[in-house]
Amino acid sequence: FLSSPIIGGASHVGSPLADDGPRQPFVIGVSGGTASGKTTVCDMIIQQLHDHRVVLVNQDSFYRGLTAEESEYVHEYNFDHPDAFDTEQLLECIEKLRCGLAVNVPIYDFTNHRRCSESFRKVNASDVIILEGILVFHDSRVRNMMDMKIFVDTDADIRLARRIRRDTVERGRDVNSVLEQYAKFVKPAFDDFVLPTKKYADVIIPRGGDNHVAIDLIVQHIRTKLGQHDLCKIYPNVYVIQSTFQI
Ligand code: UZR
Ligand code: MG
Repeated sequence: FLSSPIIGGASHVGSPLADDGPRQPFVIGVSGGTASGKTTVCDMIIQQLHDHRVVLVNQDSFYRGLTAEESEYVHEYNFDHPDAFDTEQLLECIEKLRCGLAVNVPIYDFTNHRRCSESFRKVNASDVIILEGILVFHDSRVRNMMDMKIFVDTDADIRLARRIRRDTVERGRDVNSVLEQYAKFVKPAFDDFVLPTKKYADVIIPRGGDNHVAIDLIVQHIRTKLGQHDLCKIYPNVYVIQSTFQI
């Protein structure tokens, strides 16, 4: 019963709707262990959704800066514990973005474990918000704001190998300190805090960024959902048959 003009209208996903207020963005959470390929998965989703406004918010940006005392004993500091993040601030940010407001995301410096006090990254309102990080499924309030939850599931040996390469090349660490930190904090925290949140995922992606089929399916789902939002807003009384307007 859907006549073609309606379908035509709906397929212009992301086009501004003159008589309509801002549509609520689609919020995606991407979690998984350290160096599992979360960022790669997010980048691939963003690339494929190039015709939409998509923003990426990284949980890493919400690391609390270390105090002078904590910095002295940095090897004793657990960066993989939920308390290492300012979750209240993260929550506030996502709430605002969900309401269509722009936000200032803090900038965290991995080399000196501090926040850049003066500079922020301005994140504008968008159609899709992707929230990425090892513990984005830990807090139920953050979790409940997500329309789709993805867990990137990559073997621990692959993740450790990538972590060593990344921390030595990009974050100025030496191999011994990376291995020490991994055994002392990263692995136990993965077992205690990250892995238990896998059960909240709607989709589990094996092998991370190498899994093109999974990414394609996810992108297709997001497109369907974005189309649905548009159609429901234009014709709120129309009963939507999902397969009718797949893009
Ligand atoms: P991803 N991390 C640091 O190494 N240093 C910091 O100052 C802040 C965070 C690490 C953190 C965690 N842990 O494993 C990782 N340690 O960043 C999360 N130790 O980043 O999700 O990209 O792997
Ligand atoms: Mg990353």
